[in-house]
Amino acid sequence: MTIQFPDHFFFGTATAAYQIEGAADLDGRKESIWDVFSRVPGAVANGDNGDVACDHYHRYREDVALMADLGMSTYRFSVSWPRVMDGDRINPAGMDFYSRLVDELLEKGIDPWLTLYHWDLPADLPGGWTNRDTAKKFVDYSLAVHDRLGDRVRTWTTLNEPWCSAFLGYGSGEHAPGHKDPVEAFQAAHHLLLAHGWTIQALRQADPEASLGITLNFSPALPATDDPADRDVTRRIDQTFFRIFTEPIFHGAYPSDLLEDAKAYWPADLVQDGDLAAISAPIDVLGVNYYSTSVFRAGEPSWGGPHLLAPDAAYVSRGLPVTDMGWDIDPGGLRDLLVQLQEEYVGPAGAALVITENGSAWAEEPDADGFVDDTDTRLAYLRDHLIACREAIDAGVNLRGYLTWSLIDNFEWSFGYAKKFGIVAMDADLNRVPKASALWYSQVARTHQFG
Ligand code: GBH
Repeated sequence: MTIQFPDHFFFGTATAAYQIEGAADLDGRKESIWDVFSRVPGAVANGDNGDVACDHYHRYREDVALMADLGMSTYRFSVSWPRVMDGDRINPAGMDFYSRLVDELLEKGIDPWLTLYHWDLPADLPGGWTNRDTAKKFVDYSLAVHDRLGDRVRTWTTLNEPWCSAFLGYGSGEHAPGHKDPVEAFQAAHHLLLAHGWTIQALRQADPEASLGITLNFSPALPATDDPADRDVTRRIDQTFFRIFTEPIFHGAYPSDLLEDAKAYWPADLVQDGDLAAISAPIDVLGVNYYSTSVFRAGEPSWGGPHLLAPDAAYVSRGLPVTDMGWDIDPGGLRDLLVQLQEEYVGPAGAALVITENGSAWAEEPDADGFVDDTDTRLAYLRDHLIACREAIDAGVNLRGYLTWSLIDNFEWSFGYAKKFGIVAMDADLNRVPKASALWYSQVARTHQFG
């Protein structure tokens, strides 16, 4: 059976600034909350940090050449806010780096897809995302980046996975800044959405032709049984995982059951006049990050996880194969999610869908030449999820492209360098070696089909 993709469908890879750039002190870069968090004992596995990462800051030409060799047509990267801004002032040296990167991509025929925020908030912003003022500062930062790169970058994403920023950063404390305060988590969620909405409005005005959007993470929670208690647990997980973002963005309101269930944590003055109108400013593309689905049942209430409204959620194994992250492998879940998003959200809004991340980590050993044969793991995962994308297109989903996470093994946040998501391996000397999955994916990107 041959799986084919339309000619206009694009294939590429994704990365994020803090995970690959390194050069933490160079050319006037300021500290981000991840620089600070990485120094907290126990916050990141093995005490790892992003000081060097993949040294992409110095090796970007090599990395772009590698992408070109692999036949990639699109590259999704993020800009580091503290690299390009020093408080309210622009840091020209930091901006220059992204300008050189964009030029290099265009020269190799690769379309740059720019994410403005992939979690590396300037460390010196008072209150971080709990402060409404941070959303205002984000707009100024975004316009400064657009001013420098808007003549060449045509696709702009405001935020990557605001769920992680709000609920892992301020709820469970697994991510920077490592706070564990439900009130702060809901404040952060709203202010992130506000930063998104205001920036969409500002960029739309500055650049009406640009394609604008946001990337959300979707890990659908499925009930273990039809028991109302199990269904209610997944409904409450969904509230903060999913609908707290999709409902205001596409339907202009927070769901009433969320406001009810989160009452104890939701400051009365959090949402101000005009906020929801800004948050629901029309977007052109919804980026979908998909890794897995999970099954839950109602268990004993416990505290500590990111699902603030579902402390009683208990994960249930379906006996599916799992990745090195412990995540269930469920390609059918991607197809179902895309169909749901098309029907309930983007379709009526007239926006397109793109997979902005999909992939996973496996424990893997390179051979003597540094080659990683991930045929049965990552390659199989990519193939099965691309089949799911094809099925979604057949079901009428307006899916335009697929970007795999990630180009290269990198700094996997609180897991440090121990978890490897790249289709390209990186050895101890930071040499890049394409894995079997990269060679296969390259053929898919070139031919738009696989057998
Ligand atoms: C993305 O986060 C990030 O955008 C990227 O930077 C990162 O490197 C990559 O994926 C790989 O992790 O949390 O136990 O309920 C993905 C974060 C992972 C959050 C799956 C939701 C669901 C399992 N998502 N997770 S759980």
